[in-house]
Amino acid sequence: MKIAIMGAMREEIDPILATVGEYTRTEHAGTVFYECVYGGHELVIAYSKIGKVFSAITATVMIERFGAQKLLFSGVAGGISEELKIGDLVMASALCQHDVDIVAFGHPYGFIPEGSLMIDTDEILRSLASEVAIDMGIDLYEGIIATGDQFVASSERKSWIQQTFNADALEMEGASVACVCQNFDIPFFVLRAISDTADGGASEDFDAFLKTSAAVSATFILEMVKRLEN
Ligand code: 4EZ
Repeated sequence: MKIAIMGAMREEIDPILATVGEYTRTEHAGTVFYECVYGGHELVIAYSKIGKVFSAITATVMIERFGAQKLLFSGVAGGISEELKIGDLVMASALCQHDVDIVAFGHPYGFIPEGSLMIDTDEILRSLASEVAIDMGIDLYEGIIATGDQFVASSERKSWIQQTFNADALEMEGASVACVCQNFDIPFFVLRAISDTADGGASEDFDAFLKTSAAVSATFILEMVKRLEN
């Protein structure tokens, strides 16, 4: 089975490329796609660049051109839940777009007609992740991830997202990738390690913890790949 592994930033996929060994490199649609065999699976790996539009392009190309049958996202996020500390892992139960606003027409925040406000991740991949966490002795948090084209670095915006969507973490790509996968009927999974807490100190924390948190997420994702059935 061909599996897509994507991140948004180079730092998010570097630890994966460093582990898989030899790979080929193909450029398409402004993105570099790396292909290899790892854990008995064909992988296509890429970083999309930041945000909903670039991540949607990359997810679409991985499915439509590279034939990915499952998609795993690995990266970092801003923590909302008090329980989430820097370096902690959170898997998305569901994702939403916190920056969608057509409330002037009576729609709730995050809702687009004929779309879904929340998109659930694949249940089988989530239970595989829970097994991996137990075996590795890692605490894996499960919760709602809110996505938007904003680096959130304010307590006010963070609280609004928490209250409006009941979100536990936030980032800039998960829900757009979820939307692509839902529309192509591809099982998908989103894992993030916390790099900051999306408030006043977010940009400094992000710079300080991007690499270490990205590595935590990448290690976990590769362990999941090894255990996927063919
Ligand atoms: C977006 N990613 C951050 C990109 C930062 C700097 C050049 C994750 C993320 C995030 N997104 C970590 N912390 C965040 C926060 N506080 N707000 C939004 O997916 C680009």
